[in-house]
Amino acid sequence: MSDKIERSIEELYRDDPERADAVVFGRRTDLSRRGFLGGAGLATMGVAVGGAIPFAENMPAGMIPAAHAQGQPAAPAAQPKGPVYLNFPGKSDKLVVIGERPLVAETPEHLLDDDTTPIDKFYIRNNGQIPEQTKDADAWKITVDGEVNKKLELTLGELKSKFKPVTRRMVLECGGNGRSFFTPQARGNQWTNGGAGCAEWTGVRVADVLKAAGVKSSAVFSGHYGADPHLSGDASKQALSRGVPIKKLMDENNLIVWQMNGQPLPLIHGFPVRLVIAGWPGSTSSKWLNRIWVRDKVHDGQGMGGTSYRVAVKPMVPGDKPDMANFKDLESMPVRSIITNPMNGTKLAAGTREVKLRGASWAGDHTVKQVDLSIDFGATWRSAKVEKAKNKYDWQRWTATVKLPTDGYYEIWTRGTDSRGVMQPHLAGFWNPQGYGGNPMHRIAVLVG
Ligand SMILES: Nc1nc2c(c(=O)[nH]1)N[C@H]1C(S)=C(S)[C@@H](COP(=O)(O)O)O[C@H]1N2
Ligand SMILES: [Mo]
Repeated sequence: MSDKIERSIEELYRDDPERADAVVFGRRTDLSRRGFLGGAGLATMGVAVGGAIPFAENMPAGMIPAAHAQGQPAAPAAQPKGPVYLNFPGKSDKLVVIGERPLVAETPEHLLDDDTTPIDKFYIRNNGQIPEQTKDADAWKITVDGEVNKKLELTLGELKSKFKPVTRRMVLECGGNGRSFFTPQARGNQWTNGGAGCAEWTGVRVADVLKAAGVKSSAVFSGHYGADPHLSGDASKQALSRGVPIKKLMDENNLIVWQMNGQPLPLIHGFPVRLVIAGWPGSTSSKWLNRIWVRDKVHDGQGMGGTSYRVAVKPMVPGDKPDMANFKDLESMPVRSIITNPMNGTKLAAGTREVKLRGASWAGDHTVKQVDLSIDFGATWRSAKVEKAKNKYDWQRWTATVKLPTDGYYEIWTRGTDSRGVMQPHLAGFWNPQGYGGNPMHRIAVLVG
């Protein structure tokens, strides 16, 4: 199962989209002449991907070019020379660097195959510099101030001893996860599906701490602060400071944590203490947490307002100049399902007629109702067996077995549906300038024989 197939259709499109179009559709980018694949085009495509394409008649012509980045470690514009792998203490060298300054690295889908994401495989997203490691973790101070009856200045030691610790397995996901699937390309780190992981977090409830401070009725929003210096080194600037409405802040699932998978938080993940705001963009989950400011208005820290972590209220024309009045904060993350085994590009022995699949699905504030799979470019679908979450905001693991009628090149597609019935789209919709909420179906290529 470990051999890689030489080239997927996606790679063909990535390397030379014009040639790929010519191969598939007989002409360059004359959209009117695109039809279903057949004849010489089909034969050439078969050669390109290394095998016959049993369900070629279902291949959605117009969709292939738009999806050429799917399943690739990073979009071509971001990684013109192919993926750059991470070299960082305590981290897998299979994580893909998608930003060097600040350091940002994602987890390819097949590395998200564990029920609980191990620390070495957990994605990294920084906006500023990595702060120096504090020597005395328990002396670390966290301030809770603003619209509270009693300003608190708690050390981590006090936090541990005064409040009830809880452990919960929860997804942390970057607001920009899936950004690389937008066309035209949206501004920012070109995540595929790997800006997410699911860890066991140990800490105390944000709500318990806020209740101890006493939230005033004037409280509207929170502002979260971490100790990481701004990239420029300018001490008057924050690397990142986002917040959430008070109602969300008081959700009993949100934690102030000092452990990840039973270990002290690694420095890169926020040592000695961070926030985990469940189901919302990871940017609200401040690392190196030193202050929660309870505000009487919407927070205006670094990363708030404009088009930052914001999506269009009314759909906008992709690539158009944004109308600044047309944006609202991205709140719950959208539904996503990924295939974590086999890996994209897996080559199976000739005669293989059954493939066991594993994956994960999650949906921000919602649960996952259903995960579907297709091996014939979406013509027919079957459902996976979806496990229950350990606790709210955990991801849901799923398994399925698909039957492949003959040898050849297949794409296996997965799509999740959340508890409200909202399903992943074929392509990233609701384009916005910074590319939030991109959650098209995940596709892998598999070659039998
Ligand atoms: N202090 C601070 N907290 C932060 C960030 C940051 O740059 N500084 N990045 C945020 C973003 S955008 C994400 S997606 C998550 C990533 O957490 P991780 O690096 O532990 O995976 O942390 C969030 N918390
Ligand atoms: Mo993020």
